[in-house]
Amino acid sequence: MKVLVLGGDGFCGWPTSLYLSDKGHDVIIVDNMSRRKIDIELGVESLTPIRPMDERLQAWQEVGGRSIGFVDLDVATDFCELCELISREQPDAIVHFAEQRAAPYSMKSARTKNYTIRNNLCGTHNVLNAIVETGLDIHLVHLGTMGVYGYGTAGIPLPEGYQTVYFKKPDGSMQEREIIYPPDPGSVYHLTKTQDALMFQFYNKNDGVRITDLHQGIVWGTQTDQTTRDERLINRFDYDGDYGTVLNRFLMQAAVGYPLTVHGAGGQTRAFIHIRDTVECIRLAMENPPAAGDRVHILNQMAESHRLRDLAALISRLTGAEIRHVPNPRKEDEDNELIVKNEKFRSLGWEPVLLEEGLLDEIYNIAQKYSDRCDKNRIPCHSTWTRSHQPGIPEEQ
Ligand code: NAD
Ligand code: USQ
Repeated sequence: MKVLVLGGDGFCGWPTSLYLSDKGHDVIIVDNMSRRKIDIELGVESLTPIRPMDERLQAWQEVGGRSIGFVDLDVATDFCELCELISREQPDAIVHFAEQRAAPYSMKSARTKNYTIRNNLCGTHNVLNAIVETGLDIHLVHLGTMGVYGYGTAGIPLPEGYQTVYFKKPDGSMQEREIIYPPDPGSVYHLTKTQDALMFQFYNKNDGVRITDLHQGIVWGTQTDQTTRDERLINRFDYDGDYGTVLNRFLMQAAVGYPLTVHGAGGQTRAFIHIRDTVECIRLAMENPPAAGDRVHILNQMAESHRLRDLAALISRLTGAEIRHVPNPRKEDEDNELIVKNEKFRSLGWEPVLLEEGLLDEIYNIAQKYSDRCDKNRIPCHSTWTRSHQPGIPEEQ
């Protein structure tokens, strides 16, 4: 299949591009390098030494024996260029990773809230609009998040996107209907993902666009079978207080001798998936598109759920790292249950990598190996969820 990977320079997008290429698909990466620019803005760098795009692609040509195309384009603003690209390349599928994905960055300031809304909502709308405009039957695979559901369950396992509800009619009889599971975003970033879901519902109903929305948990790990083939192919590892996600942060903190920063009581339960499984799930989703006329397919892309204080305790047991409960900068429940259905991917034959299988490898072969690149001043989380925590001058809009 021919596939455009939007956001193909990022943490999930780069290994996915290599994986799909390795599996014989014809890949073109579209990215405006905004993530690398945000690193400069924040004064941080990936823990791993990621290479410029031209070097990455050259390396893949050499060791993978296949070429991957690259187009530097902003999907949120360059609508005409996006339409031209789609018309010219006529892809079978578009995998859409191209959003601002950090909840803390999205809550950092009025400016970053606005940027996240503009970038993510205009980007997703442009992609849908461009698919319709070009008149091509393209399967859109979007990376959404478990966070669209919120993290509190109503005592039932979280379904895959849809929930059956019953309405009482005036005559007392009951009417059954399946609706999108009630969205409950916990940050401006998560809010954009709930809005994306509405856009998918509309374009699917109105124009018959075939869409798969993947509700992915927190991705951990760094490398895949493709990114390890050459040092120049190494994947990004974010550890800073805005972009670092919790499990990779704990692994890096253990490796550099920094106490594991558990927010508050640490009773938060979250869903996790290894980066190796991210790339495989995307392949499975892409190769199993909805049939014409199907509603939006929604799949939960997660392997297992864990409570944060249990994760910290596990890593502490393995490494001797100290655990520190720090004040929680977020507005979130500090205790929740999370049981998630993931039967759709399981039914496609997916066997996930589980935590015990990769933790030590990640600590020793990545976090410790590159620990001299860590700037410990960048570890604390400074972005707070409410204004009462951030008094001061108004931000630039
Ligand atoms: P990332 O920030 O590393 O990658 C996103 C890429 O998209 C970057 O290379 C960035 O430059 C590009 N991009 C952003 N806006 C763009 C625009 N307007 N035009 C063109 N390119 C643009 O993020 P990631 O961790 O790879 O996440 C990818 C997707 O997966 C996101 O949509 C995110 O919401 C979702 N997701 C990520 C995780 C996780 O733990 N990392 C978990 C669940 C879901
Ligand atoms: N946390 C800590 N200590 C830390 C960092 C975070 O206790 O040092 C806590 C947070 O308070 C939160 C939890 O860990 O309760 C998860 O935080 P995170 O930054 O790992 O993940 P999150 O903000 O939810 O976002 C990440 C990705 C996002 C994706 C989401 C999937 O950045 O793109 O959508 O995971 S999910 O969480 O399943 O919705």
